[in-house]
This record gives sequence, structure tokens and C-alpha cells, in this order.
Amino acid sequence: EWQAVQTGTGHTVYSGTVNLTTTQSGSTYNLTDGARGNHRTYNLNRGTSGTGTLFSGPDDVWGDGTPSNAESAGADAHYGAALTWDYYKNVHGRSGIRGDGAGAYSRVHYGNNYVNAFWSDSCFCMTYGDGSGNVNPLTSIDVAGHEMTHGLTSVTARLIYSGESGGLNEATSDIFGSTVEFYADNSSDVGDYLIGEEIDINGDGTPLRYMDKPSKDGRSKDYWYSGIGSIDVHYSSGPANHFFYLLSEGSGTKTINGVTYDSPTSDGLPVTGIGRAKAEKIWFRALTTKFTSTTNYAGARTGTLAAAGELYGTDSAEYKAVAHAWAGVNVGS
Ligand code: ASN
Ligand code: ZN
Ligand code: CA
Repeated sequence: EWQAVQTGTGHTVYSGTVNLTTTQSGSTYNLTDGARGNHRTYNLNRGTSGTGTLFSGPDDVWGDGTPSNAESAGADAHYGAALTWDYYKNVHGRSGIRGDGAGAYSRVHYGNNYVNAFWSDSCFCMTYGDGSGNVNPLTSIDVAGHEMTHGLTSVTARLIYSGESGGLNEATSDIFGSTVEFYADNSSDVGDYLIGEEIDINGDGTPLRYMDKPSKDGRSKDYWYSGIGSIDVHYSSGPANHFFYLLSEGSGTKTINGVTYDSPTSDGLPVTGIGRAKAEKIWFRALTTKFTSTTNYAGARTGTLAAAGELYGTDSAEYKAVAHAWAGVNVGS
């Protein structure tokens, strides 16, 4: 039986109508991305174990843009995985999560009213719930990038998922979830420094997290303090998310793609950003060549400074900006 790589059409819940790379096997089309290591997308149909069924059908059109069509969330997940693949390959030169060209897989429609998404090292896969009322699948671009990045972290720095290293693990996923969303340049889901603004996880339209001022979520910390390692990793991520925003965009007020940010610093001193394109290079290099399983905030400062020094020189404006951005979140000032 022959197989062919095809370009299908996805009518997603959050990202409009997009191209999806699929595989045709005889007269059946599958959500198997033949251009990206055969990354596959499965329908759990509200189950909570196994892989359910591979999305497949007689045509290469997936979903109708509404969450009630089971294929729609599958289209989002397949698209988000492809974008994340392309981002790491084209921006950072890494082919697949393990860097070996092999795809992973995604599972959608996990459980009933399940308001979360997660990466699992044991299946080496991403899983998405359908959200409250099963009408807000957690399949937006930034969430896909966030979860797939947990896979990257688990095969590189291996940051332990508790204490300060856990906060850095979470922040790494928020940072690259955000940069993947910018990379997508999708007019239905424009890039921002917010996490989960599409999925209405709070029921009032507000995002899950804010990188310019993490405390806007009511729980995350803006600045490092001794003892931050004992709070939940989704809140101790705050200073590192904030660092990345400051390094990219600088402190103060700024409007990007229609969203206005206002980023403070712990010492009140201004920070000048170096742009996201350089900041993401620094964080990726630090993650993949400097951080270890026990890296804490002080180590993240040292590691990102080392990465910036290698990329831009230790006398560079970029190197100095890394130090200033960390000082802005009360690390090593
Ligand atoms: N969505 C969450 C995360 O990726 C799930 C979890 O806490 N493991 O961090
Ligand atoms: Zn996470
Ligand atoms: Ca976002």
C-alpha cells in the first residue's frame, strides 16, 4: 500500500483555516505529518488512556472550526505541533524534540470537562482536555508550544519539576509557547506575551499567565525572593517569564500586536530590551548547553550570561542587557 505526504485543510477552533501536513494511505487520509517525523494526532474521544484512534477519513479536510466537531481540536493540535516543530527547526536548528528528526504525538479530547493539557515523558506525547463544558479545548498555539517544550526540557536540561528548577522548567515552556505563537504569525491568534488567552480558562476571558507582569494573574511572582522555591512551579516561573519579557521588550509601557504591556522592575531602574529574536537565542542556548537538572535562579543568571557571552561577546550590549533584566527581577543585582 502506498503512502503520500499531502497538504490538507484544517478548520481549527482558534487559528482559523490553516494548511495541515497529512498522509494519504490508499483512499484514506490521516493526521500523520509526513513532513515532520510522522508526528501523529489521535482522538481519545473522552477516554483517559491509550491513544484512542488516529484521526483519519476519506477527505483531507479536518474540522469545521467549532469545538463540537471532533476534528476541529485535532486540527488545532496538529497545527500547533507543526508550528512548534518548524520553530525549533528554523529558529534554533533542532529537528524534533529529541533532535533526531522523529515526531512525537498528540492526543485530544482527553476525559470529560478536563481543564488542562500536559506533556508526559512516559508516552513522549502531548494531551489536551476539552475544557469546561467541553467547549474550550486547550489546543491554542501557545499551549501546544508550552507542552511540547516540556518534552524538549526533559531531554536537555532535565530541570527537576519542583523548587526553583521547577519554576525555570515552567518558564521555559511559557517562553517558547509565546515565541512559537509569534513565529506562527497567525492572524486569528496573534503573538503575545500572554499564555492561554484563547482558551478562556478562567471563564472571564482573561489569560492564564502574563509575562510582562506575572502577578497580574493573582498568584505568580514578579520577582525572585528566597523561598520562592516552595511555591507551585506555575507561579515560581514568574520571575523567569518576567526576565524574558524585560530582556526582549524592556521595562515600561509598550503595545505589541494590539496588546499593551506595562512591565515593572524590582529596583525601579529601566531595562532596555534587545528584541525577542536575540532573547530566544540566549534562552535556548542556556537551556540546551548550560542548565542542568538542579539549576536555580542564580544558575539561570549565570547560564544565560554565559550563553549571551558566547553568542554576542561579553562586552556586548546583549550581555549587559541580560544582567540588567535579571537585576530587574531581583536576581543577582
Ligand atoms: N498544563 C500543566 C503544565 O504543562 C500541566 C501540569 O501542571 N503538569 O504545566
Ligand atoms: Zn507546563
Ligand atoms: Ca499567547
